[in-house]
Amino acid sequence: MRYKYPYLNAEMPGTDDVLAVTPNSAAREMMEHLAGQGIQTYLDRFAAQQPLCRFGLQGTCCRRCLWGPCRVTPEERGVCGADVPLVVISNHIRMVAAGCAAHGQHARLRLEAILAITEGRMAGELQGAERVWWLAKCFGLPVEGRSLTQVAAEVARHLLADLGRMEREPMKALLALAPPERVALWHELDVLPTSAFSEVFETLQRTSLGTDSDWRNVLRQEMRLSLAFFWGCVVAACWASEMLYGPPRLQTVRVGFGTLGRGNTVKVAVHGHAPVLAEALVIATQRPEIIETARAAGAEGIDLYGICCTGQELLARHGIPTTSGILGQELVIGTGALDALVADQQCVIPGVSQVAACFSTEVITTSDSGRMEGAVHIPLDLERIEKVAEAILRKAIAAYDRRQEMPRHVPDASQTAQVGWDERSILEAFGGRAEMLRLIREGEIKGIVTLVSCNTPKVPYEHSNVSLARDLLRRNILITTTGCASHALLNAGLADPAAADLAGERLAQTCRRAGVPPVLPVGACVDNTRTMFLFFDLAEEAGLALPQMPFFYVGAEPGNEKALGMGMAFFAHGISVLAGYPVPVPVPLPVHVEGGDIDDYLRPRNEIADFFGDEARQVVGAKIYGEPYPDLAAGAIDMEFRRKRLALGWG
Ligand code: BF8
Repeated sequence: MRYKYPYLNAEMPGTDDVLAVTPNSAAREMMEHLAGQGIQTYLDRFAAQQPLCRFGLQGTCCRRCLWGPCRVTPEERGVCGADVPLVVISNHIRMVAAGCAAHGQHARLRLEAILAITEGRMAGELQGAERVWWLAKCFGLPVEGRSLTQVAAEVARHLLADLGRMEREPMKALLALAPPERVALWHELDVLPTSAFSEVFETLQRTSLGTDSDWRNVLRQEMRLSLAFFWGCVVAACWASEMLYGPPRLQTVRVGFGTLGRGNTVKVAVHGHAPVLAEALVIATQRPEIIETARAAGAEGIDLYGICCTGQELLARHGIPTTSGILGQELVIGTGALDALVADQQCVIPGVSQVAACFSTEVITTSDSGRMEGAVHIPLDLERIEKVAEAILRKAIAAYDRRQEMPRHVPDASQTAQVGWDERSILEAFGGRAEMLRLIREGEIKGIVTLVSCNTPKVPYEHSNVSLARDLLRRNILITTTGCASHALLNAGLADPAAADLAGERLAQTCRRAGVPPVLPVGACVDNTRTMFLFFDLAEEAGLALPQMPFFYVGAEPGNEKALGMGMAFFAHGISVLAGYPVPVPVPLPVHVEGGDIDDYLRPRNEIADFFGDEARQVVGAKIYGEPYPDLAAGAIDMEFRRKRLALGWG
């Protein structure tokens, strides 16, 4: 069924639309089940918020000072004189700054954990020696006669400096690792960042009342900020995890709501972003005294499950089943199967505590910046991490004990997925750099799309992510995925090697020969690093600049400030971006023609739209598209790949 996506002047999806078109049958079953029980979820709250404010949807409501709020239009400026482009871009950059701070904080926690281990203050050993030595070499750090822990500590300090430096020097990781062609361009554009912290600081002052009123100059700061976001926060978090816990491990597992039905065990879901505590929980679940306590309560053992990005981290390294991304967290708790939900940082919505109360599920918060009413708070303390993990599991066991009679409703739906991919294992699976490039050059793989980021209530549950992925596969386009988009694609069975059958003939044969699925999950949102480095490797092998390669970044259901920063970062690297359901991004947003049919819409133009549409291609070599319809989005991506391939003379 072709769903009529809400453009700016149309209705948002109601519960009936969601139930009619979501590709996730287990989520549908849970939505109906919870509605039958009278338990409120995001669906009810989203319906109550309608109609959404059109100014807010377009980013033209300005609340950056106390003179307003001002609603600006092409005819009416704000009280201070700000026009539409200035308001839109100033609102947008502030969201990217918030996203930068969010990814930055979990990079910081992981780097602090490395220092705590290397200084003997935290239990555990570094599992990712290879990444430590590689980074030390890239940063030009001395390694002769030094131990792994000494070098790891220096690498961590190097990355921490990129996160927090205030001296006006460019970021070290970016200079050491970004493609020279990009560094030269960023230098010429004067957008080389100092650090994540200082660029967030600068962004907030620059967009305060009466400061930078040249929107193009604000946009230049947004490029600088998004580079700081990527190199200071995203890359640092990904590699800090790898130094701490080792690289991802290729494995075939079962995922989805149905995995919650396995066995009579104490069931604990980890949720959030920073895997530091979750990794300690993995170890603690194997301790004999904890297993004994669980058995004494009548359980066979303890099972962990994953939600959001912490879930993706444990899936990639330990094969621990994921259940859902951000939009389904209340539905997971609504199964009644969970004894405890352990939250670390970000994307844990307040609604979970209300659903958890209905099922006596213990919600345990562990970060001071992520506390929640109705939750028990057991703070993460790196120096006592084993004890903290144990205390959490004992709470979960106690919850199991008192929840024996609690009704459960677990949909019988789970999927096979091959997980734990990174740039090295992807290249290896396709026969190495030269061979994978040959496959792309000859059109066996038409191009690579990284389909990432969130879910949004503005789209019927997982519908855009899954529909777009299926369409891209049919067009012989290989997909990497992370974050909540990854949850959607895993739940749809697209990371199962058998999903090669859904791809176009050339991609299907290539995947079957390599024994890989056509959708490759590379982890959590910060693991977009892995896709970026895959892009670097293939462009280097081809001897081409990144904008010349058939690569694309897609956020089909953006919902979080972090997703906006990630899109801008790929854009600054010369990789075109497609945002799905209109968020307040400065691109032409379609508007339905009054009384028109499904394909009858206009794309109003404005200065910012013109910049991101065509001018940007001259400046950074990439473009930003806004396209809610999955089939039209797939067509636009396909067209860009064809254009690039034609220019290169590739088959
Ligand atoms: O960093 S995809 S909703 S979980 S923000 Fe949040 Fe978006 Fe999910 Fe992970 Ni990424």
